[in-house]
Amino acid sequence: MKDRIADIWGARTPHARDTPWPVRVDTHFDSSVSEGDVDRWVQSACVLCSNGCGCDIAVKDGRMVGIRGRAADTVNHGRLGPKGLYGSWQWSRTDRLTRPLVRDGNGALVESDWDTAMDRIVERSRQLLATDAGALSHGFYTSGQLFLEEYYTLGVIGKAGLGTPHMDGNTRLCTATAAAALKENFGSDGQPGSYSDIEATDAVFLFGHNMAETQTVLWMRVLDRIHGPNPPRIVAVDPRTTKVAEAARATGGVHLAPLPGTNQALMNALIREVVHNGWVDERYIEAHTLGFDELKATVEPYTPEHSAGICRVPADDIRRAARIFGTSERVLSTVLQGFFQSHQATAASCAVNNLHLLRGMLGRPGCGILQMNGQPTAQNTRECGADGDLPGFRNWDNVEHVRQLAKLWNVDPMTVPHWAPPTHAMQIWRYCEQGSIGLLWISGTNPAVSLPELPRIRRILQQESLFTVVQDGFLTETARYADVVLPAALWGEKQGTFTNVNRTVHLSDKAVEPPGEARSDLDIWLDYARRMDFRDKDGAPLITWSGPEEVFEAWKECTRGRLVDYTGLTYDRLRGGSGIPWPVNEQAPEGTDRLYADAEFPTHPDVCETYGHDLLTGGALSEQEYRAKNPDGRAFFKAAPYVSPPESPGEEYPFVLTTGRTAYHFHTRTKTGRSRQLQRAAPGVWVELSVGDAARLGVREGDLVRLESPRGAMQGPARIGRGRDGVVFTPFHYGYWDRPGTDGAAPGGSPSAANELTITEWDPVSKQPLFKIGTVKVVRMADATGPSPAPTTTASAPADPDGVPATVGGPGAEEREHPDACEPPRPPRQPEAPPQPPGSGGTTSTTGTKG
Ligand SMILES: Nc1nc2c(c(=O)[nH]1)N[C@H]1C(S)=C(S)[C@@H](COP(=O)(O)OP(=O)(O)OC[C@H]3O[C@@H](n4cnc5c(=O)[nH]c(N)nc54)[C@H](O)[C@@H]3O)O[C@H]1N2
Ligand SMILES: Nc1nc2c(c(=O)[nH]1)N[C@H]1C(S)=C(S)[C@@H](COP(=O)(O)OP(=O)(O)OC[C@H]3O[C@@H](n4cnc5c(=O)[nH]c(N)nc54)[C@H](O)[C@@H]3O)O[C@H]1N2
Ligand code: SF4
Ligand SMILES: [Mo]
Repeated sequence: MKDRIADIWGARTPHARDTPWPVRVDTHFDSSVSEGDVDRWVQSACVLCSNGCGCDIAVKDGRMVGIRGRAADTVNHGRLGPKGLYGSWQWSRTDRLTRPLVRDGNGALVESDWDTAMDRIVERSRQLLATDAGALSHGFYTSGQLFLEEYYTLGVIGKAGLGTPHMDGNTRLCTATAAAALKENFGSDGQPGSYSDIEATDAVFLFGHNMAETQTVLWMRVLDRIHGPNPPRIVAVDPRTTKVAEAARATGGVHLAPLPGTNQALMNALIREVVHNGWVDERYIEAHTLGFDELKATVEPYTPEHSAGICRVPADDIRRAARIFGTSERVLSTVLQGFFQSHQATAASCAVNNLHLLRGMLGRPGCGILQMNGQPTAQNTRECGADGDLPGFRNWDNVEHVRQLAKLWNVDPMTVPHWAPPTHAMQIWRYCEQGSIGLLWISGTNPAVSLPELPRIRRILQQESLFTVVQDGFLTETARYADVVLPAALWGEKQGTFTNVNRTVHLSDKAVEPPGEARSDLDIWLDYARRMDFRDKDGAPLITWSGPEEVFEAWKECTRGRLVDYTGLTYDRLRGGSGIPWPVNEQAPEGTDRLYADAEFPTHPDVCETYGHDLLTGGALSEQEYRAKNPDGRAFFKAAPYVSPPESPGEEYPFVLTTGRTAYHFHTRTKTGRSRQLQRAAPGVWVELSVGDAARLGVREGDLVRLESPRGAMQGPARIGRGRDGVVFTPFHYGYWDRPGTDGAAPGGSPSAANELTITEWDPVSKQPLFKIGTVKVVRMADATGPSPAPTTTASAPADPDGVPATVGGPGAEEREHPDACEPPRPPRQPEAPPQPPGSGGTTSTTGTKG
């Protein structure tokens, strides 16, 4: 038995390069249940991050009571992390939404029924469609956490039913840059690399990626190589001393800690070093790429010394990192939010692709690129067009691609929005603010905590002109502002498929009935389509399916002939064994582990997903300009100089603020905050300061500090951590649903959400908001009443552990790990009550009432 709160990654199963990753099956049950009690196991995959670990859900008496990793799954070989073990199912019987809610005459949210709620939406929808704005009055803001079948249905409703370009996901906040960078360099979204590259590699570069905490099982896979013979070296590019950074030191790699916002200066120096030392594959560059000369010219000024001055890192560390990249036989790179949500996001992420192209390190074992995803199903939001892109990685600017979809859906091509780029999320919110969008339908996301500059978001949600629908399993901070709240069935309560970072598709079967009258997102949108009576151009119903498997079959047709080819998959094929990576078709019936083995890229003008952009300005290339380059299967080097970020520290706001995650919580905690093991491990917000900054400010461990930015303020107890001077970190998990009476908007409350501070700015190409940079001042408010609640097992470990109790799970956190689980099972215990949010036990709420 292991306490997997205290020991996040569990026991090591070390192995050598080019040998298989051993199996270790992780299991956890509700403390009142043991393995023998389980009625049945239902196949699924975990949805608490993009890793997509294959799992089986234990069901007893119609309830989810436990979870077990699937040994046969290529993604996790049986393992699960703390969120998977403790956070994946324990929320299911807590304070769920069980009936639709609508506003009564006094503006309070009250319980209602489906007909009333849906009729209100349809009435508003019809009213707005009859105005001059037509479909442009409708906005959809969805998620990276629903199922493929749900996104595709929403995409068809938006594009062929209504004809609105205003649809996007919170994937815009998450992995829009992954998609953008892959499109710019390779012509299409689609992950080149594979998790199996970890078994074969000699060096792992993690660019702004705290994998140890955010894909804990993938990190176990790296750790098992580090602890085996001939381990890979690790290079961490992160301003904080994460476990990844510690591993970099321990493996003889490098920890580069650039000042947030300076990634592009660092990347240009790395590229320059690799080129100047001749660590390039000239044949590969000549045969398979375009733009090398421009890249060389652009990076030329970025000597290690020059970039070291900008990034405030030692120049020799840049040289050492470049040498590891340039001389290792095989290199695997991963990129995530420290790049995607930072300044020059797309440019810096493209620079990672450039490095791999320079060395021809693509499509071979151990030489992968993982432009990571974050959310479990973000890949599908992108594939299915629920982020506004056209489904099947089609190019909105390519008339033939639009025609293909119009034919598939049997609608006029003019219905399908393609006269301008799809509206990105930040612009959708702007249109809501300006009043041109009158109906905003929010599904599977909690923007009142997760969007930048929350004071502004709250103002928008309160606007009389905006009718908001919120579709969620819980009464979130956002739901409190809604006009209609629709109770959604969540994971385990519905059926569908989804796709992880390395393109592996999993089926998630329905394990239990949803609570009360909750319905799947698919059923909700099918109901809307029926009530709106959307028709194709021959007058037949537009939507021809009624259940998940039928949608999946329709989706397969949409992908035929595209890179993202699902045609060889069926629900049945996804049962019993492992998830399968697309493309799966006649040429690759067993799926495809890594793309671009043949160095043929989907850049042909008739195939590509974009004609490309200028990385500095975001200016789009025209079809003619693109055709003139004659890419024809070659990849692009994409270059950009470093420019300074939109906000830099100065006299009034002297610190750079960066925000992010801890291992124990998922986002706004709607699930993990309801798991007693996880909530206990990271019970409240904290503010991380470096030792030097804390000393200068006179702040001690646990002192209450207030952060103020030009936009807002929040506060929390200080953790004197191990980060670099000049940088303040705070996690963004802590909204207020579990703290009755403390509305971030209410005067006298104590706001704890990082996004009270963040800036409304986005990357010019990917349009991803800049959550990782901004400036703040730090004000000391009160003496400590104890150490800060920040976990000690993670990047937030204190610089001085003296007097800070270690983070442990304690009773109820034991987990079984085979083969080394040897203790006898414990006697059953009574489950503890989960934390209760405000308003539970009754669903009437006046918080956030409009007007
Ligand atoms: N435990 C847990 N796991 C998760 C999630 C979760 O909420 N909790 N969410 C999932 C989702 S949706 C996502 S998107 C991923 C995110 O996964 P990650 O990207 O790994 O997580 P973050 O903590 O957001 O940011 C990563 C690192 O970026 C660093 N950073 C900040 N600014 C900069 C910069 O300018 N340059 C560089 N180089 N680094 C910088 C931070 O110090 C931080 O350690 O995690 C997924 N997995
Ligand atoms: N400051 C700062 N802000 C950030 C970030 C950061 O690093 N720093 N990271 C950004 C990133 S990468 C992300 S991904 C976002 C995440 O931000 P959000 O998406 O707002 O966060 P979640 O808490 O995951 O919200 C998802 C909601 O969907 C609900 N849900 C789950 N499953 C289903 C389902 O099947 N159907 C329906 N209808 N609802 C469901 C959950 O109950 C929850 O309320 O935050 C972003 N915001
Ligand atoms: S690594 Fe991600 S998918 Fe796997 S168990 Fe943890 S949270 Fe779930
Ligand atoms: Mo994300």
